[in-house]
Amino acid sequence: MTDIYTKRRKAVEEKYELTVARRNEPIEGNGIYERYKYPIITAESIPPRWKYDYNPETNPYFMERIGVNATFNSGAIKWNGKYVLVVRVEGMDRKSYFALAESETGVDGFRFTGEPILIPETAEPGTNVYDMRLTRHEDGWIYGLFCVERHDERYPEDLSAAVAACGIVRTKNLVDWERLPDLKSKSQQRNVVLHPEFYEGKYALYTRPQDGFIDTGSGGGIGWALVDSMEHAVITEEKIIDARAYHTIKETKNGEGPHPIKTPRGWLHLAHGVRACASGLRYVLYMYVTSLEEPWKEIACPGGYLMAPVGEEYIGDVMNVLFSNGWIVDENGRVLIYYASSDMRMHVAESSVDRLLDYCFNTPRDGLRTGESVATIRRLISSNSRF
Ligand code: BGC
Ligand code: BMA
Repeated sequence: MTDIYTKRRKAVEEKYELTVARRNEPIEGNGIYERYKYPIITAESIPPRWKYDYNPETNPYFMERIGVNATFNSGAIKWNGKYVLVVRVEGMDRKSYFALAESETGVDGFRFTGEPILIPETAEPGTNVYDMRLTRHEDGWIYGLFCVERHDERYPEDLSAAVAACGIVRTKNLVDWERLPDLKSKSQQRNVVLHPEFYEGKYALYTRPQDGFIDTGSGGGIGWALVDSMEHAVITEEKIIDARAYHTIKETKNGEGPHPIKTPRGWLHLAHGVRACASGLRYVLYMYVTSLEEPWKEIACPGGYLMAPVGEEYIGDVMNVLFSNGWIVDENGRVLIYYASSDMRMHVAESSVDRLLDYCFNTPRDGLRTGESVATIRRLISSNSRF
């Protein structure tokens, strides 16, 4: 064993322990939620044994062999009292995979457990997989819906021509994953999410129909579709429940985040909205509420975004992006919103069901015109004169 091996191994392991042991703390927010000060998972949170060859004979320099580029867009679930994330880990080779990380507190101490998940393939292997949404369905299974991407063989010369579809796995224990056939639908699909309850005896999906791989084209927004079975999920009809609109935060595209939270006043939804600007696409998070009886009917939609990048959140491989596909509600109503910034790292923000409902029902809607926005502010100022 060389000195360098011994020294480097010690340094690498110490750095990893320091990273995962770091305590987190909330920072004062806007009353709606509090962000936590530090990212909860970064590429540095990956166990060294996933990256280094520990054999001193074959790795005398204790050199990194399999590097990790980023850890982001994580699904979330409370499991045996722990906060578990199914993290999108992206290697330096640009392939994403899923790995579980768990924490006792939900805001710090996240550690990867087990090994990266080997998702069984369908007859047509995927080139890349990402952005899993976990849903504990009332049928007794935990489903993971994710995006599976393959080269579009209709254009052999075009190396960036791709097709995005919804891959489906299910599990009872977060260890054994059964692969089901990909969702069948007329258009490409990214951001498909399973609603946790049956609706009229069927599985209900939030969808995001899109014409091309990046362009949603005529895809008007977040859709709602019913399927008879998850074992052969086929969409025949989709209706748009949260539409895109001109000059809003979701002008270019939008997509459901994690599955909605059931509350006494309706289903609470978290989603991302995208608009185009000179520096590219800007991704922000927003919310809406749908009716308990008719989960496809919007009953509240606060104007504007809930969260947009701040500070270092702007910086990363894909700048100006916040994305969330996981949140966890505690029995006492605490809500932990897990979000990623700029396709690099995971963060958490804390709120509660009560606060988020207050936000959704009492924040003015987007009036869709500057004049409406000003009138809304003037009404607020005028009502404030009484206090
Ligand atoms: C990337 C995703 C991205 C998508 C659309 C994929 O190749 O892996 O992160 O959302 O392209 O830009
Ligand atoms: C997408 C998403 C995410 C990603 C975002 C920004 O379309 O599906 O995977 O965070 O683009 O790159």
